[in-house]
Amino acid sequence: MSERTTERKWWQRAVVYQIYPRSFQDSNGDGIGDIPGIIQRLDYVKELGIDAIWLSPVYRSPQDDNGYDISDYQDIDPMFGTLSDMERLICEAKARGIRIIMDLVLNHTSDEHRWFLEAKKSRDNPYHDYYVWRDGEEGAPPNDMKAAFGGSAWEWVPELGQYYFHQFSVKQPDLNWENEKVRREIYDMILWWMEKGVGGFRLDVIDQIAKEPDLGITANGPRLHEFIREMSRETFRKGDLITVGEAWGADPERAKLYSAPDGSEFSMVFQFEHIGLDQQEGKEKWDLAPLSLVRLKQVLAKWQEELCGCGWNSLFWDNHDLPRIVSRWGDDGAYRVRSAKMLAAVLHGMQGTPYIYQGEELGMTNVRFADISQYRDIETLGLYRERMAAGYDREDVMASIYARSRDNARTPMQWDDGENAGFTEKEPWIGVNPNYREINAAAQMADPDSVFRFYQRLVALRKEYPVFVDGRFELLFPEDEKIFAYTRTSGRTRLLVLANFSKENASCALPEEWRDAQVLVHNCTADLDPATGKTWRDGALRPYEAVIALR
Ligand code: TEU
Ligand code: CA
Repeated sequence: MSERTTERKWWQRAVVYQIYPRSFQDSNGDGIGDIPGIIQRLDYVKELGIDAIWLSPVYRSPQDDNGYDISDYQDIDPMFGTLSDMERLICEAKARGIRIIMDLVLNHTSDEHRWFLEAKKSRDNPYHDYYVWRDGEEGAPPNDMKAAFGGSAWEWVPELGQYYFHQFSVKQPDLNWENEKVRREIYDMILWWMEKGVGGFRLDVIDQIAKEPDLGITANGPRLHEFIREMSRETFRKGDLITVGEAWGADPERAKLYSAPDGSEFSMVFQFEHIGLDQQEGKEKWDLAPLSLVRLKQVLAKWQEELCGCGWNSLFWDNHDLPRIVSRWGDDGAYRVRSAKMLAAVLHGMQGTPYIYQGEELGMTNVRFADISQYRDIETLGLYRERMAAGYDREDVMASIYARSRDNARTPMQWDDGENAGFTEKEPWIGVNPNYREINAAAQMADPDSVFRFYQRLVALRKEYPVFVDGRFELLFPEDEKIFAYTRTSGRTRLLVLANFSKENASCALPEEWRDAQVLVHNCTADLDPATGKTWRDGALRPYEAVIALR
């Protein structure tokens, strides 16, 4: 075990914290979070014990999709600060032992990027072929492919008599990766950031770069892995970086390519199979289906087993595109604190690199704005427009939004119980969740039993006990509809993660071997449940009870 441990890459022992800069901390009273704001809060992030910060995009951008539409990859948007603020952030983070992971959006640029402004000047402009064009007639797009944020994936440019392809908004034209010049420009840009001391990259929708629109192919195009290997060889492999590819369309076979131990592609892949489980088969993410714990366990166990020894998992519940996990698999009412801790224990006990999304460590919840005008997300607004036009019930549409809108993750970070939760002194760009008086960082820092302190303990355990990094995963009680339990084994060291995913008592036939195990974390103050006279050691769990034990 010790031999294998020393072989481990730093990022296999790391925990990553994701910051959505717009919603983290405003420093200049314009209501929008910014880089100097992040610097002010670095000590808080450090306190959690994490190793790296994944920063959602801060590049120059018209902000059609909150920065995922980049108009200059080598500059910072004035809204977030300056290039020297960014350099200061890298430096200040480094001083605290924290690396900065930049978000690379390489599938598309903004339509205001210099390349696109040139590209649409004429068919023989040198930049024309940087994007994906097809000839056609106005009103008759090349095919019926749809864009993720509503409408056709083809946009007509009358001056050229051509359509351009966009998988996301019309303001996010897709780059043409077939063009070697595009790839070279991208590699030079990545190297430029590496020289600035960036510690890694998260690659936005990377599985969609090798599209073949004539064949209707978006994800997993034929040249995908060829492009990734080339990029990796020309850039990432020249440094000791953490790289994580976002891939909605990955299965374990593909993930083994993406995260091959020879480092030919990325360190790991961010895949979403466990996230899509409450979606009706063949429908959109807005069409909810009941949650099944048995399915969740199957999916997570499959990824644990398949990648063990031949790939590497990212572990996450939340990000800036997803609703808050405590509102989804936990209980954001009476059991909020306990269920938030339970979810954390189940995730952080697994093999892979855990990601914590800002506010998750406080057990922040979904938001329910009364009116659509309070929402800001381009995807949410597009959905509302489309479904209202299609005759859906307003209440049903709002119910989907409450459950799934990306804005659930984007309300301001809740720092304290002061005005606007300490996020800004003026009007925030999106409303603060009204529960900030109860749920905020200041209160949780002062409380040894808080969700924050529980996350902090989990992060520390991963550093303290190599079994969290190396242990082989084994699922217990796969058919149990309330209990999620598994072991991790490395040599003679064994971990047990035992959790009740329900708001009722639950019990299981826990093997004898765990009777005298040492408790590492537990989300209930006393072992004994006075109501039943039993403890988890008897296999008896209270609502949302969770424990990690070692032997
Ligand atoms: O998201 C990729 C993606 O396909 C989904 O997250 C999508 O945005 C939607 O939530 C699915 O319902 C990445 C970024 O994380 C996201 O914020 C960007 O909007 C998107 O790419 C485009 O760059
Ligand atoms: Ca600001």
